Amino acid sequence: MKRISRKALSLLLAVLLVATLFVPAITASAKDAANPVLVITGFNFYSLGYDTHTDALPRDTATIAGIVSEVMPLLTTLLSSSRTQADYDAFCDAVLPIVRREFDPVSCKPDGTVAHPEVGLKAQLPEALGNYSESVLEQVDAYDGQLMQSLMDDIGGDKVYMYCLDWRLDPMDVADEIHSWVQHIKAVNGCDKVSLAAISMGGVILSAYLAKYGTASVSNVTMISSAFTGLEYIGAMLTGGIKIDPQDLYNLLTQLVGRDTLSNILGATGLIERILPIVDDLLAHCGDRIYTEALCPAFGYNPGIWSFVPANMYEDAKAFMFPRMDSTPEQQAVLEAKLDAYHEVEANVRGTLQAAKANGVNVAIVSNYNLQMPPISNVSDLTGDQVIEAMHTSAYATCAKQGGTLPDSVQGRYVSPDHMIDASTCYMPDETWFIKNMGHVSFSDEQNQCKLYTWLMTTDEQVTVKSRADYPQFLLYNTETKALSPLGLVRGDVNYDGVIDLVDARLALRQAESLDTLPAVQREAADMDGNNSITKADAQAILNIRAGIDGTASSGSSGFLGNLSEQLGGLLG
Ligand SMILES: [Ca+2]
Ligand SMILES: [Ca+2]
Repeated sequence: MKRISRKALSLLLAVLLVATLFVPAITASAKDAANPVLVITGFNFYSLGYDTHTDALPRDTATIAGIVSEVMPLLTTLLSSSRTQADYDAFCDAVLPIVRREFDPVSCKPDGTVAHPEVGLKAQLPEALGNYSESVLEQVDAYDGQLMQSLMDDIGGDKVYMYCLDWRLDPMDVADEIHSWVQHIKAVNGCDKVSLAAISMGGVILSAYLAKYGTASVSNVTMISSAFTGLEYIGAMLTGGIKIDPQDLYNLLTQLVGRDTLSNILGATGLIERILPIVDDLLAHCGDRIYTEALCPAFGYNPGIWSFVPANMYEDAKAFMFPRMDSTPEQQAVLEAKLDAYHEVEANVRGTLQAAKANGVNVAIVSNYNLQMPPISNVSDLTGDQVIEAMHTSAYATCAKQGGTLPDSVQGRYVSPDHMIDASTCYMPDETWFIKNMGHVSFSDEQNQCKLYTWLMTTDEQVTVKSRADYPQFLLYNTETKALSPLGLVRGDVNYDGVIDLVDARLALRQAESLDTLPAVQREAADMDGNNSITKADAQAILNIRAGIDGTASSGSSGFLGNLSEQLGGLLG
């Protein structure tokens, strides 16, 4: 074997030395190495308009107040009537045309094409966000501005792109536009790959893109609160499952405006109690008219809305909706072909994501839970982020009903500490994160919340829920501080919501009095003295924490503790 010459060796060493000089520079500058990121944003009622400043749908208070004042007399008439079929029909005669009129600008024709081409996106920014002034950025900053800002801080404004979505359109057509954006971004940045992230309905578009164009140009796929397996309540509504649930409506309003404000409003007017029974009767008397005269013309021909129907409800939804449509067989066939094409994508999204991962794409999914869903369908007891159910944003985690827990028999390393989520049934169990108590697209760059997303969007290696101790699979969102922290057991926080309060004391006390049987994880959190049994002393100890008294419950004879005991007694009811 020929020995390497001294001269060659010296040259080789010199080359190696020069090469190593660049190593620290390369590692130090992850910013320059990161791929550009394209964020596909979600459904936004107000992204559409006649021009940049004129909304397609009523938005300003005066216009909405005008519509309400148009409807209120009709509602009052109905409230004071004997409420026969004729009364309900008269109400529908008057109100359904108003609904139809207000949504007409964003509706589609029976063949699924837009009814009003003069309506379009109010703004679309095709270049990197760093190229635009703040006032221009504000035009597209509907919900995602803080996430975009956080991303720009991390990798620079010249690498962050944001696609605004015209939600009327067929996702399969929008996928073609994403393809041309990806080509453009690659050319401008001189790179081979782009990180693609999707927020909410953006997940529908991203799925369609991946199915049509594969992952050759993709480094990361990040699904953020995304509807890529549908929305259960849209599926329910399109199969006839409209229902207004009073308790869920109350829960939702409580989360939105707070319990005190709510009882002030409801106590003052009693409006909801009066209207709810009428809504039930209205659906019973005129349900079909609501579909044929309002929902179908407003949304029924819209391929974007249809993309929200989960795969397993799709055939039923067609069977329910198509006979209620005002279309020719030819128009219906054209619409059906469009809807079928996307639903093929949706039915196969598990394989699409798994193939992406196998091809070296970092796939990550983030899902929020423990908030009330809209009380407009027969599935509003599912947990979610107020807009999309957690079962869908997570691609089929097994989730307890809102406010409940899974049976104690559900165990394993993918079960959340609060026993509300079992991630083992997800399409991607090791790449799916859960955030408890965070609302849909409630992004905040004040704390570490957006950093979770930007980490996933910019990582150049495949990461999982085991990669970082500060971002484990289950996280708790603090609605006051906006911070994320690992979800875990905190003694006294019986319901695992991040605060120790009277609700926790009440749960402990009801267990102590054998009025309820708490799940095992909640009994553990309630057992303040660790004696494997929940007694009044545990409930008292929780109250003591709430009252700012440290230490274990002791002399119940003190006046203050005596008062707390009275409070405890009251809580039993
Ligand atoms: Ca609590
Ligand atoms: Ca105990």
